[in-house]
Amino acid sequence: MGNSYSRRDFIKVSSCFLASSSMIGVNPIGLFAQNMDTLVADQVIPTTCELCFWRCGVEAHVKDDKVFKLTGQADHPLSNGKLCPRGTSGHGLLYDPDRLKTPLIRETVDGKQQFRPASWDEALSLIASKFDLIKETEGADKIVLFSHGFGSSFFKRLFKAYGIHNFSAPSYAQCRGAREEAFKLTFGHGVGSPEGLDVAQCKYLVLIGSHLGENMHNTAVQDFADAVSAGCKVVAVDPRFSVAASKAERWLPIKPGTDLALLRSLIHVLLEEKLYDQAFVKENCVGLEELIAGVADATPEEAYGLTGIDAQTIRDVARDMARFAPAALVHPGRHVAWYGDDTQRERAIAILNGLLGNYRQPGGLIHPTKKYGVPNPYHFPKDTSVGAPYKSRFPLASKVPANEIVEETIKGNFKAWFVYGTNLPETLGDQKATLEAIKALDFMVAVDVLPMEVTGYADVVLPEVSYLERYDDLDDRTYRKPYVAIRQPAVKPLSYLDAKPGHEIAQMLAKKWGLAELFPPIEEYLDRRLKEAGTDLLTLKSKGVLVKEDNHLFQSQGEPLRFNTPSGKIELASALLSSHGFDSVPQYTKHPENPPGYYRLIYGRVPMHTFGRTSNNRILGELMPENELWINQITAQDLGLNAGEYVHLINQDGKKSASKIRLKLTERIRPDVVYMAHGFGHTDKRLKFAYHRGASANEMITNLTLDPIMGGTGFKNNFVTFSR
Ligand SMILES: Nc1nc2c(c(=O)[nH]1)N[C@H]1C(S)=C(S)[C@@H](COP(=O)(O)OP(=O)(O)OC[C@H]3O[C@@H](n4cnc5c(=O)[nH]c(N)nc54)[C@H](O)[C@@H]3O)O[C@H]1N2
Ligand SMILES: Nc1nc2c(c(=O)[nH]1)N[C@H]1C(S)=C(S)[C@@H](COP(=O)(O)OP(=O)(O)OC[C@H]3O[C@@H](n4cnc5c(=O)[nH]c(N)nc54)[C@H](O)[C@@H]3O)O[C@H]1N2
Ligand code: SF4
Ligand SMILES: [Mo]
Repeated sequence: MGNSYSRRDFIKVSSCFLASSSMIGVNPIGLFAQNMDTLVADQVIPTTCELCFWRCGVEAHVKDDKVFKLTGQADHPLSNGKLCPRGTSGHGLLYDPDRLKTPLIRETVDGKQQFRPASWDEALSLIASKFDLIKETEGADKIVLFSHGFGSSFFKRLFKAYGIHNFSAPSYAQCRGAREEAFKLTFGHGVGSPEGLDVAQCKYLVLIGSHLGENMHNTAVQDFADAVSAGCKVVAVDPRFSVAASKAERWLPIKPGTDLALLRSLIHVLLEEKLYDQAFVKENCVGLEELIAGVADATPEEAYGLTGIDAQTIRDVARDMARFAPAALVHPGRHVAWYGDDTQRERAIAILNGLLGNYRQPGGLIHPTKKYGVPNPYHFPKDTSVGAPYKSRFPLASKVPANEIVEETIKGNFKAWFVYGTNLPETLGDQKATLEAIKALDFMVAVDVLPMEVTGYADVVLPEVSYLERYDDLDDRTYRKPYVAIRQPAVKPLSYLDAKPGHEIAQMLAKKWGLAELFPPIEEYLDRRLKEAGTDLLTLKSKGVLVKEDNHLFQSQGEPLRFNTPSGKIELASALLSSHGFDSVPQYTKHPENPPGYYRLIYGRVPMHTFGRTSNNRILGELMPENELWINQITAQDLGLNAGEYVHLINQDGKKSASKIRLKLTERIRPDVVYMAHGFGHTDKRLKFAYHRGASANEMITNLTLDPIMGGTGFKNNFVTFSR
């Protein structure tokens, strides 16, 4: 097919296509500046947050058709009346003056690529016909949907019916994929989201990196706070003195990349000193003998040499874990795409929890499965005539790693991407490969609310309204209790923008493909679903959430445990892994060391931002406008670097950061590493607030260490030095 877009350049659109703040009826920043407590709402509308992917219940306080305050829904199991700092600032996205204003189509004028505003009909006709052409000439399996966020559900349904079955997301191989596969291998199911962990009742909590408190998933942090105030002892294993470390009994400033050696030696001590729950293991686990043999060499003395954590501390932690078991938990973490051996590190965590016998015990691993249960009477047929979907080359990947789609696209095996709510150039590592893949595409669509980097590479950009202006599908889930929650518009879509909700975009596209019957009007659809569950839309619109009481979280007396593994038991040694040529018991392998003069780059979250998606939010931007580079005080002194100074970063492959970052000198970090928050250093000028504020960690991640088991991208084998 005609490859008119193959030399796809990044388009810097002139500002005339964007909403300027003068077009906004009330200056939103002025509105925020008022004392919000003195405003009285005309209406308080319950809906669901989308400033991150936890999906708390919020109450939008509305006056004169403007949202002026967001608070937590009291009855929603994921908020308990509270929101995190990001959730309270969602109106900063709603009234962001830089929001995408209209559909855009890439065109070439006088040899120069640019965007021009287009009508919805023209933009969607172009998408429909391009996809039709690819489907006819090469097959619909040459098209990929990348998505993140709840709003993608309508597109998934539509695409399945159309014949697109390749779905991918950076929330798998770049996030919790390795954890999910490791727990499936061990317990027969993943940890899930929200995580199936009874942190609130835990008495001894070991955190391997996971930086709860900076990682701000609302109820996860509430549970952590409850545990700490009830006296839970915390061990924070982190090269950096995190917020969690400040609440901890012990901070173990581990040498980065050596956690698996530490975990193996904790297993070794539990086994050697027979501290594990012997009755539980006998009843519920297989592979004990193989495990004992597999960790025989993992003595605390051996681990000390690798991790820098002294042998006595390792023994003490293992003994304390056993003392508090089963209310002792080794937290599986969430973003685990670290060093490329992540499935095996997570396997070691799973095995430790198995040995502690904390499965379905207060303070341990739980596995809530019962949803509220809202049937979906609408039948969405799948078009399976297009051949088998792409199968990952990684043997135990249950989803296709996004980085693998990138590789295959470069090879010419995928022709079009439809990107919903994910900023791929900033979330996959190896930016060069991502951009090379984008250049190799015939066609790319981006659906977003903001002019994020990803939109600058698309052929068609579709502006979605923010979550505060739209319905999405029902959130039918469970945390500790099953619930169904609604996302509904708090205000009408802003009239000076030509943006639409995802369900309407999917519906219009469906119509062009003759699939209109799949998408009844959204209120009719939601109401019919809810009526099948014995309630209705009006009820849920006013309550926001319906909660059921029953969820059988903990094992009752005498109840046998069942595990959906090949053996039906918890697999301390995994025959499935060894049948694929991997270690059945996790073994430690060394990771690259710092080249002379370079420091390992590690990164994480900050409470007031979600990745890069909030850095243009003026309210949150006021709290934290840019990221800083944490560097050990002594390291900085040796290098003659000063606090507050701005530097460029240069990594081991000679890649220089596009913008500068300010130095934060601190004793709270090991001298051989530096740390920064992910999600800054935006390079799209249309993000008028976030543009070039702080630096991008993703840009420095040119070396991906792939997990051979499930294709996860180890991000942390990258090193930087500084340029003034
Ligand atoms: N505010 C806020 N909260 C969020 C998010 C957000 O964007 N903003 N994102 C959410 C999402 S999707 C995810 S996946 C989670 C991620 O949150 P977590 O799962 O907690 O992320 P981690 O990468 O485990 O944690 C980063 C921590 O690991 C430490 N670390 C770095 N290298 C090593 C190492 O080699 N060993 C050890 N032991 N520690 C190391 C860092 O110093 C840092 O403290 O956060 C969630 N919560
Ligand atoms: N370098 C690096 N890469 C990472 C991570 C890291 O720490 N460092 N973390 C990894 C993890 S844990 C995860 S979960 C992923 C997350 O990766 P992504 O999901 O890609 O996260 P963001 O970069 O925030 O991109 C979200 C995009 O959705 C858009 N958006 C926001 N709201 C809406 C909406 O309502 N509708 C639509 N259509 N779009 C919307 C935002 O403007 C933004 O462009 O990234 C992974 N990649
Ligand atoms: S944790 Fe915060 S940002 Fe995420 S959904 Fe809840 S309130 Fe919103
Ligand atoms: Mo994530």
